Amino acid sequence: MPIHSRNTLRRALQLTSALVRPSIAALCVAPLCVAPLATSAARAQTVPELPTVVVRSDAPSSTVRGAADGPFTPADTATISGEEAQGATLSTSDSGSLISRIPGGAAWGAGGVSSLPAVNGMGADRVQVSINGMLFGVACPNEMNPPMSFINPAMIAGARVYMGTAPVSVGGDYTGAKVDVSVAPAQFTPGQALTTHGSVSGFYRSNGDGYGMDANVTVSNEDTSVTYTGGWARASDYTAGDGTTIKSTMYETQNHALSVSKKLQDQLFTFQIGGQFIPSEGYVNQYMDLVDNKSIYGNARYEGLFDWGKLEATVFANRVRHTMGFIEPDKSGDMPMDTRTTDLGYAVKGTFGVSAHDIVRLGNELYYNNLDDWWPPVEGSMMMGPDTFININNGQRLRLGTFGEWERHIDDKWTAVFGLRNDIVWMNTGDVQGYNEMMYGQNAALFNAQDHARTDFNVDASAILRYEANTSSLYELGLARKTRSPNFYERYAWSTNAMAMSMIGWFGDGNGYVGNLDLVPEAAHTVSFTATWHDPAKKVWELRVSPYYSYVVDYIDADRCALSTCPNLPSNLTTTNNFVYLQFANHDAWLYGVNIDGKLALWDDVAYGQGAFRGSLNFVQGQRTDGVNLYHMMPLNGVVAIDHTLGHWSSSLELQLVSSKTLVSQVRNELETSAYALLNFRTSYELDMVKVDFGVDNIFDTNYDLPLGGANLVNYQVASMMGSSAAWGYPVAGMGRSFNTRVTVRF
Ligand SMILES: [Cu+2]
Repeated sequence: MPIHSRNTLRRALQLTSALVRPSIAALCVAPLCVAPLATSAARAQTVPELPTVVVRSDAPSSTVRGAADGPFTPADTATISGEEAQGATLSTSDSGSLISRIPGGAAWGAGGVSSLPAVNGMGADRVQVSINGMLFGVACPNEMNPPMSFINPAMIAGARVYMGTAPVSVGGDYTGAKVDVSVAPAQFTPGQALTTHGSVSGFYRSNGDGYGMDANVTVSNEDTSVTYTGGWARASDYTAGDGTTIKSTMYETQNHALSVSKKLQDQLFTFQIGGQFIPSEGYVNQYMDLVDNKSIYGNARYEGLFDWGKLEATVFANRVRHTMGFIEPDKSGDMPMDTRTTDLGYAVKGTFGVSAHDIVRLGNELYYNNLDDWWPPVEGSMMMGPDTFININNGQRLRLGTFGEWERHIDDKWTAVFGLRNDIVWMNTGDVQGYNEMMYGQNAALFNAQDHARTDFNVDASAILRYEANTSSLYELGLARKTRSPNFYERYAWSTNAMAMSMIGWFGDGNGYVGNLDLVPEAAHTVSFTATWHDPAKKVWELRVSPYYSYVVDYIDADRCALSTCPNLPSNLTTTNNFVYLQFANHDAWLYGVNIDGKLALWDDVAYGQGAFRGSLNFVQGQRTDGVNLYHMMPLNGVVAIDHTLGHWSSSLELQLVSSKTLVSQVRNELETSAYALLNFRTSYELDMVKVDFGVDNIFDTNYDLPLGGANLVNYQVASMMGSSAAWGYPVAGMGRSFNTRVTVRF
């Protein structure tokens, strides 16, 4: 019989300062358990762990803590632990790409540190990312600065990815998945004396000559914790397996966060400030590059235990300033484009233990996003002058979300969670203008003559039924409706000028886009089923199968632009082998798929150490009801790996298999890609306070194209009126072999 009285809550909160992981895991059997903090001390324990993402089916990650953490974790939830994120830094500085390591996860290629996460076929804005409870609005017409670009992988203390039927308390205004990332959580240490611990590491990757460093330091005692975490990374253009240098893939980035936490009996207060600076980041699948991105943010969080339950509150503010241009020598010319965004918000959640069987959660959140997007005139240019092009003028998006959720522990086998949620989204924007009256005046006048204010009244619901048959099997059924309102560009991008349209779009497909004031929110109706089987101790084997089906009413996709002012009419409507011009449009669509993952201990021997098999298989398909395939569906893919630990050594050999992509979006002239297999190896040796990592990615230097990499707009050019322009038909090749090393010193 579950116990979730004040005592359990109190113990759970007190355990936020615990250092020993097993007792934490044990506590999380209770329904009101609080996912505890990762501590460096816990990290430093040389517990032999698989070096890559291991998904725990029914227990919350032991390393996640964020204000938005819900105590009920559906069986299909994926976690990325701090160790796993740290480990990934050997190969990548792109936090968004970590999502491709979870079941059903993938990443849309963008800049070197700006991949857009996708889960179960839903990508970009359909996956909502919160970092310590903060949300980041769309801040660029190419989404060059997605939320996860504001942190380096090594800053991630833990992340939890909730799938499409997650409880409504997880969040609103997304249809695909919700990623909750925790950065610099409180780490208390016993006693009043202050202790200092942390780590510094540096890395080098041969392909693209990438290097950088990460640092984190915590000063703490039993009730105070001050943590700095941050890092810096840079790389040149990488080389594909056939020796081709993939242009416009260089980057440089630095991210920082400083967190102060104070515990007062049953109350926990945390204040955090942070910021980012990207001086340059190339985009091979966009016409523009990022030439300056600065952000600063602050958030405050509160958690308190009371007789009635638990209260959590967050308030946050972000400011992002972003500039695009061309990075020589791969792209040249002059065309500045600027954006400025402000995010403000709060979230309040109460968790009430109303009986021995029932938990009720009530919450309210407000999120405000403001966007200005303007393109200064280019001196001497007839097309791009004499005025400033105003793309989005004081765009405003305000969302008020409210939910109620009931979790009932029917008996020791059955658990049910029901929730209902409302999000009201108010959007508006001011009048616009083009570079000049002659080329842009007609479009601007038409847009300005219309009312831009839109209000969406969105209703979400979720129902989850869990059956824990015994200590080694669990079955869970999830049903949900999740709604997402359009973003600024989907609604308000207004120009049908060919050049202006080509500047809009985060799809990396080389096509041009224009907004649609008539768009309505998309609503995904998802059913999912998850079965997990494992040995009672979860030490020997684990298998999870998770099929799902979504019917999305008014899925926000695109149609060929047929407005009388659209470019290249009438051929734009029928072209199958060139870039095209599109307008955002609602269409009903379905997606379905299955994710399978598992592991199996192979040997455990004094002389040969421990060996384990790990594998996963992901399948997804998506199509509109009019027969058009959805864009960027990851083809069938999987991983088989052997992980080995022996004393201070841990190693892993991993084979990544991806089949060909032949179901492609006809309206976008999406490119097909071929099947490929990559073999990766990594090993690490840890002794006292020093850890050395070494790995080889893509051992056979295989040449392959990224299925979700979009179009290579830089390497391949054709002669055109403008001198030269991107040739259609070339996907973006993935990285060839890379030798990677990393040295970490703990203190
Ligand atoms: Cu941009």
